[in-house]
Amino acid sequence: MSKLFQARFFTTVNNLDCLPQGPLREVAFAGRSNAGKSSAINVLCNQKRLAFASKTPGRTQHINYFGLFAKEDLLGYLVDLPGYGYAAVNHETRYHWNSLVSDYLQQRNALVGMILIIDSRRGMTDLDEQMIQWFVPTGKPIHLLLSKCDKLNKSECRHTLEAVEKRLAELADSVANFPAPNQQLSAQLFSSTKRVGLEEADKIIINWLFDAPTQRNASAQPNVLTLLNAPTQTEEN
Ligand SMILES: Nc1nc2c(ncn2[C@@H]2O[C@H](COP(=O)(O)OP(=O)(O)O)[C@@H](O)[C@H]2O)c(=O)[nH]1
Ligand SMILES: [Mg+2]
Repeated sequence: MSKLFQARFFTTVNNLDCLPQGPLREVAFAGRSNAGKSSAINVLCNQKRLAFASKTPGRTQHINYFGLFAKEDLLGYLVDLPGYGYAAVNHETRYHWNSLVSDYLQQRNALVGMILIIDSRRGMTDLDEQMIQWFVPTGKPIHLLLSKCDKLNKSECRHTLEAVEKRLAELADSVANFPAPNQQLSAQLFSSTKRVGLEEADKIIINWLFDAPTQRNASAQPNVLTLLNAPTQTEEN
């Protein structure tokens, strides 16, 4: 049984001052709205409705924490970040999202790795690359789940994975000091509905939370304004 199975909703925050304090580690899930983030958290935790708390109106722009428990002992957290890519959000909302997420990714010491969910039919977008670029300077690991791969046939799956890996390699070439020595930057196919790739993703998350030595890079610079003019894309599923 995975250590993720006893996850429970823990708290929701809209301000970095309110993040849980203490020594426990956390892994963040990021991705476009509708990419399949909540479904991935649910299936990895072997639960049906855990992460749909984030769909509650008013909470979609919040950071949602799920506590991982062994009986009553709290062991760590999974963190559901607010999704991005809505066409309809106003400037104020986008500014809030932008500073909340970029500051969180770049400054949160308890954060030990980022799972980035990317719809395998859509591939990597500019906003996904922005997330990677924010997180890269921390030296912490990044793992991509190419979600909804049940919608693709075998050869489409292979091509998608290859294209994403190629793009990651290009990014690595174009960004200075990226990846840092030993910095994990990996991708896999994933399907919540068909339960594809669960074991591989679970292993990575558990390793980051409970086994791996932490990576920390004090020189990470906040980069709050980069996304303000970034294009948004219309919502579709
Ligand atoms: N076919 C398929 N649909 C999925 C999968 N994961 C999520 N979805 C659907 O995609 C939509 C968005 O999923 P959700 O998890 O709420 O995305 P979020 O906005 O990123 O949290 C929902 O209608 C899900 O049922 C998957 O693995 N396969
Ligand atoms: Mg969600």
